[in-house]
Amino acid sequence: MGKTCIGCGGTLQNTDPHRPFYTPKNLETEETVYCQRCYRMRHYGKVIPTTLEAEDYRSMVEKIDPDSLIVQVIDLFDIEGSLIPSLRPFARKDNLFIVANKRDLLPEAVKDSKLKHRLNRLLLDEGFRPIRLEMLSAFDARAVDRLVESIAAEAKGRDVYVVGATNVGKSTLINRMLDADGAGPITTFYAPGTTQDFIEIPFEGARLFDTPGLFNRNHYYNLLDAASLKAVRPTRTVKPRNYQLEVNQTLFLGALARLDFLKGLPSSFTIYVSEEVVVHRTKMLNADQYFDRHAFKDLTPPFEGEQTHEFHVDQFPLKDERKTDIVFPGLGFLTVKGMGVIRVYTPKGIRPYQREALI
Ligand SMILES: Nc1nc2c(ncn2[C@@H]2O[C@H](COP(=O)(O)OP(=O)(O)OP(=O)(O)O)[C@@H](O)[C@H]2O)c(=O)[nH]1
Ligand SMILES: [Mg+2]
Repeated sequence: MGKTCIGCGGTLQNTDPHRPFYTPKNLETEETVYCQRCYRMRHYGKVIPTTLEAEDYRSMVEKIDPDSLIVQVIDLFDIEGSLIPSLRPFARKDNLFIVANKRDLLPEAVKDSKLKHRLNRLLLDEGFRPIRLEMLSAFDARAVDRLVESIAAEAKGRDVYVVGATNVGKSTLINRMLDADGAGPITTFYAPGTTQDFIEIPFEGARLFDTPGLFNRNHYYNLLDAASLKAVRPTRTVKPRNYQLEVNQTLFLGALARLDFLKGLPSSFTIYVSEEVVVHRTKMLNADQYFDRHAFKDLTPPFEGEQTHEFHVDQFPLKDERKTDIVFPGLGFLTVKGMGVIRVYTPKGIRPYQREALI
C-alpha cells in the first residue's frame, strides 16, 4: 500500500489533481504529507464535499478486526443522528465503548446521569449493550485524560477503532488524546466527511484507528453551503430561547424550519439551536408573506435560498402535559409543553421527528 495522508488517511497519489488524495509533493522524499484536500481545509477553511454512504460504510466496518475495542463516538446535540444500526453485528458484548461527546453544547444544569440514562436506553432499544459509556467535551483536557485511561483499561492491549457518524468529533477527540492542546495531526472540520480512511496511531502498546464517519441522509448538512453550515453548528453551550405561543402563531428558525401552532392553549416553546440562527415569531396569517420578504436576507441561515425553497410538511400532536421535543436533525430541537397540534415545515429531504424531551 502507498503512503497515506496524515490528515484524512487517504492513499496519496501524484498523478491526477482531480482525483482524491492528490499531492504535488514528492512522496519519496517528504516525511509527512497532507493531500491537497486536507491542505486546503486546514489552511483556507475550504469545504470540499465527499460522502460515505451506508454501503461503503459497511464495507469499511467489515475491515475492523473483531477482536478489537470499538469506541463509538456520539454527538450529544444530535443523539439519534449519531446511532448506526449497521454497527450492531460488529458490536459484541465485550467490545463496545460509547463516548458521548460535545457535552459542552448542552446546558450544564442538565444532569449527566439523566443524559446517560437516556442514551443507554436508546442504545438498548437499538440492540447495543456497551461495556462502558463516558460523557465529555473533547475540549475538556482533564476529561480527555480520564478517557484515555478508561479506553486503555477496557482495551486491555487490544487495538482500538474509533467509529461513529460523520462530524461527531472522532478526529478532534483523537487529536486531543494525543496532545492536550489539540494540535494533533488529524484534519478536523465543521463540515461532514473529513476523515477518508483509517488513520493508525500507536496507543498503549497496540494501535488506535481513526475512521471515516457515516453520512446521515436525514440531516441539514446535506443542503447547506459552507457559510450556512458554520452558522448552524453551535460552538458553545446552546442558550435556550423561550417563546410563549398562542394558537395561530408561527415560529421561524432561520429560513430552515417553520412551526405553526394550529390548535391548543397558549404553550411554552423552548428552542435549542445555534445562536446564529435567527428565530422569529409572527402571526400565522402573515407567515408566508414574512418568509417571502425576509428569508435568506435577515431570516438566516441559509444565506442563499436555492436548495431550500421546497418544503415538506408534517403535523405533530402534543398529547398531554409531558414535554416533548421536535428534532430538526442537524439544526437542533425545540421543547414544547402543552396540548394541541403543531405543523412543521422543513426543506424537502429533511424529516423532523418527535421524541420525549431530552432536557
Ligand atoms: N462544541 C464541541 N465541538 C466539538 C467537540 N468535538 C468536536 N467538535 C467539533 O465538531 C466538528 C467535527 O469534528 P471532527 O473531529 O472533524 O469530526 P469527525 O467525527 O472526525 O468527522 P468525520 O471525519 O467527518 O467523520 C469540528 O468542528 C469540531 O471542532 C466538542 O466536544 N464540543
Ligand atoms: Mg474525522
